[in-house]
Amino acid sequence: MSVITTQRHGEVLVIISDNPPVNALGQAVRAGLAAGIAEAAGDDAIKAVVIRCEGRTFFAGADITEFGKPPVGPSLPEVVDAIEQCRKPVVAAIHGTALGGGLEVALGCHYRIAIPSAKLGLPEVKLGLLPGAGGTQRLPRVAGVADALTMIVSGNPVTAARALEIGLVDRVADAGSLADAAIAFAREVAGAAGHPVSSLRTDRIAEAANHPQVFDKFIAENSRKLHGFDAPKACIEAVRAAVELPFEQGVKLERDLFMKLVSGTQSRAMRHLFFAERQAAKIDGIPADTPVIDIARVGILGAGTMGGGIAMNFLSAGLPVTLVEREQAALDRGVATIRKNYERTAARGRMTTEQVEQAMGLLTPTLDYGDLADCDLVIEAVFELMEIKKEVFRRLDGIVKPGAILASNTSYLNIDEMAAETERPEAVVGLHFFSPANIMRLLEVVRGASTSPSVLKTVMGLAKRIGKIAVVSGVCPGFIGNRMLSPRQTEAQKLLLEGATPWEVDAALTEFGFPMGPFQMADLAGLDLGWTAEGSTSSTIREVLCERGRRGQKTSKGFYDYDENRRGSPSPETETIIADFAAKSGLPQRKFSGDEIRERLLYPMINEGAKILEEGMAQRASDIDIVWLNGYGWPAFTGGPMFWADTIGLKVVLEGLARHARALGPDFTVSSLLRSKAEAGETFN
Ligand code: TC6
Repeated sequence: MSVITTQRHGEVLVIISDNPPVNALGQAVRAGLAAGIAEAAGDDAIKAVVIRCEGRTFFAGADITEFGKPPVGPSLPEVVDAIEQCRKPVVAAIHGTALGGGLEVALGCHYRIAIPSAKLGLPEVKLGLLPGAGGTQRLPRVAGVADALTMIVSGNPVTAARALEIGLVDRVADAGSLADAAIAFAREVAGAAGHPVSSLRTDRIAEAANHPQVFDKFIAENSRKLHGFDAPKACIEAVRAAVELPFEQGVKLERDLFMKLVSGTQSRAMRHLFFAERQAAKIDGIPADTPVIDIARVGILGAGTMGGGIAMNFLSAGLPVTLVEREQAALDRGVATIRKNYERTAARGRMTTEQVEQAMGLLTPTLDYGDLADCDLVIEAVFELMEIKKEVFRRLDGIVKPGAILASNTSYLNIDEMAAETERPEAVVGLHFFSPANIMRLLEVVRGASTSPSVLKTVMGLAKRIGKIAVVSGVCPGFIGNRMLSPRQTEAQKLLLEGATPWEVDAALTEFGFPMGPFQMADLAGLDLGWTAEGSTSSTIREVLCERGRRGQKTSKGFYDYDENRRGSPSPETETIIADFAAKSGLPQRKFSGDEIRERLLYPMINEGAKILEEGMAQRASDIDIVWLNGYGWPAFTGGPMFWADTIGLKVVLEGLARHARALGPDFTVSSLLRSKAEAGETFN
């Protein structure tokens, strides 16, 4: 059956797309749309047209799998132009998501009607692109420059209600009656004298034409977020053209910018991440008919920063939570922090007070372990010590009902040892949340030797429900993320002893695109994590900094000195401390370039990633990319560590490791997978 069909409802021709799963605008859809418009144009009995989609959504965009392949016409810009140039009014009937090329099709239509749950957006920037089918020129003309800039540069969609406010849709229809409402709308406008043509409008861009500073203001306000990315800059340039140039010239500029972006490495990397994120949800070796355990109540042990943050994920998703602590004061503190966090969100307008009370109403704080009995999943977030974890698992096993899942939030320890303490090792799994757990999107799901497929499938589904990106890891120290962080930390410390400064090391990584470097990160987290003044041997730079009261941002000094706005500057005291250590180490002191620092920090990470792959601890290289992107701020425009290694060439990484062999030390070993792939000219992804 054809992906595009047409139906006649009296004088209205309805063009229907049915191209699951998301009605992507592949070649057949584009050709079908063009044919539908030609059919309407050529038939005097037809006075108006509706374009709508079957299935779960309106067109969710161009077919991303076609990018990078030879184009087959008609192109999307041609189709959108044909719709707009149709002499008969065309109405877009929108449900689900009208995204990217999908919204551009809707902008080519003369009228737009949407149901309340619909979302409309131009997310191309998240794929390292800009809307390339006239979106940067038509959206400002329809919705105004300020909203168009925000939508195009952030890539975030707006709701139907907001779309109505800004003029992006003309009407909002009842959820169940979109098809009929769209036909009725088409009939109403069929006889009108003229129809709004997006590309011809000037009313909404007039104001910005008189105030060109809106662009400079926007750039100034967003410069930090946009650092390193090519696409947002191109988006801004294109929207500016909508204001300053005639439509045809603006579209031409948009096209040139699009072609440059689509063939560049940043967009290739970001498209890789789009598919990598979806791939990560798939678990090898789990039959499709594996049953899922119903999770109706979650128990959490430990109401500290981690436990509280984890609880918020479930409360926000409408799942009841039983929160257990050992002492009343700690429990009260934990509950108060959760409330405070919600209230802060409400104060920023991102939640209503009603929603705050709803979430809090789902929380049952208790001091009684016994209250966990009826939970379907219990996550422990207690102190990170194996003996304590084992004790907790023994106890939980005796209390929590049979069939329920027991999970650990450990970031480092062996899940199998915990599972061995229970009578239900198949129900034990690691759920490693990242701090702050209510905000960070990454979840490492640790698959123990005995974890059952059903438990794994259940927690992967649950992760999606609470808005996390879950990646499966095998059992190894530090799992995927922290295991790869470890060699980076080791090299960062060693570089200090060889003559590099913390600021040089951090700058090398922020220039690469990380939001911060290892020493800025340490200052933020607090240098005294796990440090005690008593019995301290002061054997590391970090310990001496702590002894001197330099414990990080919270004491206004750590590796850096901080001003009242938490802006850090290089500290002479830190430099002296480091110089003492460097002198004692006897290592020769020298200068390091940014490139050399990056090689020393990043190549050993790639090597560790390759070991993780060869040991089967990650299912695929792209899973590692997803972990580093969402848990550690690896810059998206490079596609993640493994994709980046593929881009620069595995041979280059291997040669770099050989060049630094002496500095990396005798304990450093090169991954055999990295070596064999490099020698064979292969890639990880
Ligand atoms: C653009 O339009 C540029 C235009 C300029 C032209 C000149 N193409 O995410 P899900 C697949 S750029 C191909 O799990 P959800 C996806 O891989 C595009 N495939 O579902 C997955 O396949 P799998 C701008 C696509 O309900 C399946 O569909 N548009 C595309 O959680 C289900 O996806 C976007 O960036 C696509 N465009 O979320 C929107 N989209 O089952 C991208 C999805 O084999 N899409 N697939 O793994 C989305 O944001 C989401 O998919 C969603 C649905 C919100 C539409």
